[in-house]
Amino acid sequence: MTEENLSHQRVGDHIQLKPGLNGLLEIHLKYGQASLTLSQQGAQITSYKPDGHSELLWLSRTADFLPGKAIRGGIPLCWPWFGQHLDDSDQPQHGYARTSDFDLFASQADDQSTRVVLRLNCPNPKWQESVNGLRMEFEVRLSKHLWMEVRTINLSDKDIKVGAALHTYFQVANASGVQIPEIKGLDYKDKTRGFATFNQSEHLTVESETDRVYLNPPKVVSLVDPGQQQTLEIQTWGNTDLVVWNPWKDNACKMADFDDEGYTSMICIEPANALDNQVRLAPGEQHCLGKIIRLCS
Ligand code: TA6
Repeated sequence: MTEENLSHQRVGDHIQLKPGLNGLLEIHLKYGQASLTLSQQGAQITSYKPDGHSELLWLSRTADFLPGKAIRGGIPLCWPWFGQHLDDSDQPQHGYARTSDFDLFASQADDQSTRVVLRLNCPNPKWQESVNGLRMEFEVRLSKHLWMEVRTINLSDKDIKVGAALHTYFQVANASGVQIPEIKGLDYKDKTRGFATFNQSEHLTVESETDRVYLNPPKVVSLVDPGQQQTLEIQTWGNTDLVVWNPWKDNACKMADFDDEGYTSMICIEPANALDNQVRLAPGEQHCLGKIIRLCS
């Protein structure tokens, strides 16, 4: 979709802006009976209900909705790095995007979908000089499924390395009962064991803290949740990795914005350019990281 053909057109009640908790501006999209909510802060999707279905995303009951504080749940955008900054530990985990304000750059609603493009105000004096030459925008298209894409373009005259993730929190009946069949056989770096590399020789069962960066994942993975009799198909592009995370009980209790029992009903599945798999963008080059979430049953 190019900029010129996506403007603020025919949005009617398909796209509405209104203040949410603590006055954080929210963007509400509708397509038929499907609905989605984004926070202007971080361009973070906080709710997604497909047509005729309940909420697919997990949101902590103790999530903060405060300016400059990451919202615990939904789909935080980790950008322009994933995890700890590789060179400067004083920099915020998962980068600046999720605690920064985005502008609603374009919006359109028609028979195909209801879509918005949000653009991150760059440069930002708060940010590291090294990333101020980037422009980032996030496009969301709501239709019978959910399409999203983070686009990063290097507007500077030097190479810039970028990491990112669509840090998606999925609502599940019971974290210990879900399967992600397509990760079986993949190598992964295990954060709980010093990012050492292991192989997922058997199907993953989440029964303790799980924090893994799966390498070179297939472009389509599924989240099978027998407890809800639900399967989601997640089609991805632009990612080198797939992160799977559940903090489990002790870590959940240590995070004030993570409700203590919330770990039992969530799993994060995150297409990413993580750790040292950052993308090097030459001047003028663009990188797209995206995915489609389809409810299969
Ligand atoms: O995506 C997994 C992870 O990197 C975990 O290590 C954990 O730190 C999680 O992200 C949440 O990070 P946050 O900064 O949102 O608390």
